Amino acid sequence: MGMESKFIWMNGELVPFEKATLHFLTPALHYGAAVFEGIRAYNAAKGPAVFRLREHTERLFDSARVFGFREFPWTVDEIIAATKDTVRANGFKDCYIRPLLYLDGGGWNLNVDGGKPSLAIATWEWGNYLGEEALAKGIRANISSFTRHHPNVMMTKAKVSGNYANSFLAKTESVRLGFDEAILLDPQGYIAECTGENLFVVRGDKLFTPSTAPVLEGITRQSIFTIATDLGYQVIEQPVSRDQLYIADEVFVVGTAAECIGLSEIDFRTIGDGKTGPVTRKIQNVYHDAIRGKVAKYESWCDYVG
Ligand code: PPE
Repeated sequence: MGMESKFIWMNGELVPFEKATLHFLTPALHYGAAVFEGIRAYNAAKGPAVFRLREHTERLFDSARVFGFREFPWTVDEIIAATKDTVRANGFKDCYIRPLLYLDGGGWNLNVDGGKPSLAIATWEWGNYLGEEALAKGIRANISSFTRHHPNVMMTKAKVSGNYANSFLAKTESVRLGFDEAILLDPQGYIAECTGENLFVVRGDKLFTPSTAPVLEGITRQSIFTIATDLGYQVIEQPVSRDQLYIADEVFVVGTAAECIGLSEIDFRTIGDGKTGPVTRKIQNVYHDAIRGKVAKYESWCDYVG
C-alpha cells in the first residue's frame, strides 16, 4: 500500500515524509496511549473537500477527553486548519487523513498526566479499504470469536489506539478463516460493530442498527441515518441479534475507510439473494454523491480545502 506523501504535519510544522519519525521510547508506541481519527477528502464539485471535518475533529477531542488528556495545545479550529493545510500541501484530491494525538515525553508509569499530547496529521491515497471487489459483489463476514469491548473496560466512544488490538484479533482471525471482515458481538451477545465499521440491517421497509451505547459513534453511521431517513426509510436503533442478520433482506456496513458496503454472506449463510441489495445500493449511491458535494442538502458536509 502506497502511503507516501510529501509532508506530514507534526506539532505545527509540515515535515517532509521521510523525516516524520518518532523515538522508540515514545510511550504511545508501547501502550497504545494515543487517540486518532479516520477522515476522507474527496475531489468534490468545487475541488478537494474534507467530509464532515468538524465532526471528526470534535470526535478527536472527545476521544482525548475520554482517554484522560486534560490540556490540548490546539483548538478544534486550529486542527481543522492544519488538516486542510496538510491536504493542500500534499496536492491530493482524494485521500485518507489520519490525525493522531499521542502521549509523548513521559507517561511511563501508566499515568496520562506524566506525559504531554503531541499531534500529527498524515494523509495518503487509500483506495477501497475492503478490497477491489467489495463494492460490486459485497463482502463475506463472520461473527468473531472475540467480543467487542465492554464499555467500562475500553471506552468504545473513543478511538483509542490501544482499543484496536481487539480489532486486530478479530480481523486477523476472520481473514485467516477466509472471510473479508469480522462482526463483533457486545458483552451481552448482541451485534456491536465490525473491526472498523458500524452495521445496518434491512428488513422489509425498515432499517435497524445497534444503538451507540456499546460502539463507536460513527460519523458515516450518522450520515447514512440521515440519508436513509430522507429517502423515506424508518431507521430503528435497537439491540440486533446474530440470527436477525441471518434472516435479514440486506446487511451493510459503513465507515469512513470502507464507505458503504453490502454483505453477501455471514457465517456461510447467504444474505438476501447474495448480492448487494436494492436498498443498500440506493443508500450507497446517495452517499457516493454526498461525499463529492453533488447533493445540495448535504453540501454542508463537504469542507473545501480551498
Ligand atoms: N467502528 C469502528 C470500530 C471504527 O474503527 C470505525 C471507523 C467505525 C465504526 C466507523 O466510524 P466512522 O468512520 O466515523 O464512520 N474506522 C476507521 C479506521 C479503520 C482503520 O483501519 O484504521 C475508518 O473508517 O477510518
